[in-house]
Amino acid sequence: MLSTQTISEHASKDSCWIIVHGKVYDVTGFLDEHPGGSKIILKYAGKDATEAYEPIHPPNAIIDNLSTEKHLGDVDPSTVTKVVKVISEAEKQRQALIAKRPPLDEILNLHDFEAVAKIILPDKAWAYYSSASDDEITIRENRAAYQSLVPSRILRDVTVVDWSTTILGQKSNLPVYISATALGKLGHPDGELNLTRAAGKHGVIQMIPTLASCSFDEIVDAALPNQPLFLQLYVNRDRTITKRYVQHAEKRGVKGLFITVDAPQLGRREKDMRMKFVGDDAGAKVQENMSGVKKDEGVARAISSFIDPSLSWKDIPWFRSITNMPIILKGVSTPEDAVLALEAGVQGIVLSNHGGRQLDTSRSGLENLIDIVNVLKTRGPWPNPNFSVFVDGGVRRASDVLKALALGASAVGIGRGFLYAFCSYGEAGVEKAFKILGDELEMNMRLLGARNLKELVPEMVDASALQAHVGATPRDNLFDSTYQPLRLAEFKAA
Ligand code: 173
Repeated sequence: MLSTQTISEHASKDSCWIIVHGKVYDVTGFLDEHPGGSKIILKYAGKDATEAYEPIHPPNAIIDNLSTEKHLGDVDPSTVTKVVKVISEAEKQRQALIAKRPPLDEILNLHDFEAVAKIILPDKAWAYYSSASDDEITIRENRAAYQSLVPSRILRDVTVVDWSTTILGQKSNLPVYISATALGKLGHPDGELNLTRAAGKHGVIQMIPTLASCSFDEIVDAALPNQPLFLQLYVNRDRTITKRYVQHAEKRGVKGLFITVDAPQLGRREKDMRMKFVGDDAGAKVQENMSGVKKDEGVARAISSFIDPSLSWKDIPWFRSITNMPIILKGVSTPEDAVLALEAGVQGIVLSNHGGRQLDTSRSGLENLIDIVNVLKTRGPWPNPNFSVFVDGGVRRASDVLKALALGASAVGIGRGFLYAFCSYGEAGVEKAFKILGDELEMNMRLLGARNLKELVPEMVDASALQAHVGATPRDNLFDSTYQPLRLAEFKAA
């Protein structure tokens, strides 16, 4: 066992030990390999790094990445001085706000969760989750697209309406799945498990993110015996890692593999980047004194360097050869690529722009859906039972969901909506989000005149304004008050 005194003597780049979960690791040789750069590790050299490590790494990351001789053993607990944790003024204020958040009964829609999350989340978490790329045009366009209007049918006896469906052959109580969002523990100590548990209770399907804060196995272990789960995949430069991961997922019963294809490089999310430049003085000092250290570019970019930018159509047969799970390409936006996907023999596509976080000014999934469905109709049966088209981005209301389904989507993904539900109210928040969507679906289907999802037809959406991109659309007040304008560079304090 190692004393804290001994550990603290290894606090430089020449010998750097850190403590994580009560164990000591020699990370000296790993400093330059750390995907997040060495600077952040050096901040904790000779000290306990658990708190900083936790939200950003699955529990086993350090164990798996360091060879066993670098695992130095346990910290001697008798040498640990219990420090009373100093709670910063900002954190105290945050806790006070959490205590005062609206009771869950007052939450009427998915926007409400976002408004609460914005106030109670630590600034860095909000910056990371809410940020979108460049000028944030696309994140707004994703919402604007859903302002297309809906002609409805009448007098159809809508006493009973049914919005249950199957997604990739799996039963789902909503025509909605939980789309992957990374780093859930930045916003809630239970991270993604909030989603897993709520989804299990309500028959909703969760897509597990490659970059979840909880480990893949923790999430699967938290699911009910036959609860369907999907997996979002970032493809590693080292394909042996990807192969192991995919095959492990299949063995553990995952029912669909969503390969992210819109992120060969991560978009620049300036809200996230700006947050890192402001107020991280300790980090900045270390950086000044070191050469070759990665510039801090926000949380996501720091941990995304493993993603393989060489991924191409040529890789699809390889994926097919390593798994029998349905393969879905997540991040398609053109008819040309939709046709290539169909020809490549994958089981579906997600029309997604990554929540506005990748190529800014790319069109909304909803708008792309129209063109893509038109082309797919000329290439085979429609709807095609062997090729699903999903849409995500900007979905907050059941009316949004119904528009996408009417235009031909098999189901719709919601990422941030559920993320903010658990950030603000944990598992109960996610359950409430499902309930809200169910209530909204019931009412909207009645008012539209559709008794089941098959009765949703393209004529129920007036998409003319959507494709013209002109004209005054009604303001989207709830969304706009949460997503405020980007900030500009700030002058240094005197
Ligand atoms: O959108 C994201 O932030 C994202 O997909 C991601 C990618 C790499 C690391 C962390 C998050």
